[in-house]
Amino acid sequence: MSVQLIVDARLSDPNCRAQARQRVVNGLLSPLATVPPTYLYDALGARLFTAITELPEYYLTRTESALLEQCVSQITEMASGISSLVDLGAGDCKKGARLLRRLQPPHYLAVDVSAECLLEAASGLARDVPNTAITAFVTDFASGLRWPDGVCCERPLFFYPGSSIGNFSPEEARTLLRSLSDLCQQATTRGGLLLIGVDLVKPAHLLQAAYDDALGLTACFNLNVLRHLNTLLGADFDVRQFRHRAVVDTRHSRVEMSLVSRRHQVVHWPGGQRRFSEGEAIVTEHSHKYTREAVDSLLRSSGFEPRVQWTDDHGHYLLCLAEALC
Ligand code: AVI
Repeated sequence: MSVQLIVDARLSDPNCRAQARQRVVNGLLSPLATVPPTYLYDALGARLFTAITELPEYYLTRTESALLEQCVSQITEMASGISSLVDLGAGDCKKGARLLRRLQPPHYLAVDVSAECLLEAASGLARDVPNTAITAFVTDFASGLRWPDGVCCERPLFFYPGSSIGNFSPEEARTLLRSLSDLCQQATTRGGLLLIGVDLVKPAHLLQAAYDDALGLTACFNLNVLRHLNTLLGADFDVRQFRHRAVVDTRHSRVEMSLVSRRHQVVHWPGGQRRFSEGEAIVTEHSHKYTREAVDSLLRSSGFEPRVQWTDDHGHYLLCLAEALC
């Protein structure tokens, strides 16, 4: 079967693009400068992140992958009868592929904000699952998912791996998950599922190592956002004049990643500028860590009922299968 590509018109709409650019500028100009974490993922950023997932310190991807391997049969059983596997942040579709081959649902919807490798990866899967219709949907679902025009998934299994939910504040996470449970409510056949991967609270030294690795890959990943901003805004960030910082904030159960100015400097872009004093930071990412109870409560307050939770032996990572409440 051929793969259908759908690109959300909002991504290329000049007004939407101008608004997105303005949001970035507003973040840079706010008293505590911020950059939305999605801007970490230009083509190079995406590759750097893939490299991070192979680091010994970055336990998340490895642990999730092993957990998924262990529980895939149980998931397949519980998800029998789903109409669509909806792979959120599908990227190269590698994680989704394992589930897809086992589930062989009538439809696979691979969703990602970057078209970069989505179509190619989704097309590559078509051979493995000849009875599954495949749609590659390019959209930004950070503030809520909407079905692409002409597509409605009756009984979806949303797959949201990688603890990407942790890069949202708990309120934003609720809004996103709520949009998923709302989509399940709209369907005529009720009973959507969500399989989500979440990084758990753990000793600070493990988090510190994972977000400030010895090789310096996370530092490159973080600093690369400045190159991206130079391209996007026409700014003149000097990457060498900032350094990577990762701070474990136990009070908020999160790791805060930022870029610290090495000296007093002024950064310019057409129509604006920002002065940074020595030691002043730009926050680039929060990575929230949850307890099992906090995952339950997040899911319940978003319209899902947790059914099964799986964790690794160290209790570092959680996979949860939840059912949308009707
Ligand atoms: C994609 N996301 C879940 C990663 C995380 O762990 O928060 C991004 C990342 N940031 C630094 N290293 C990896």
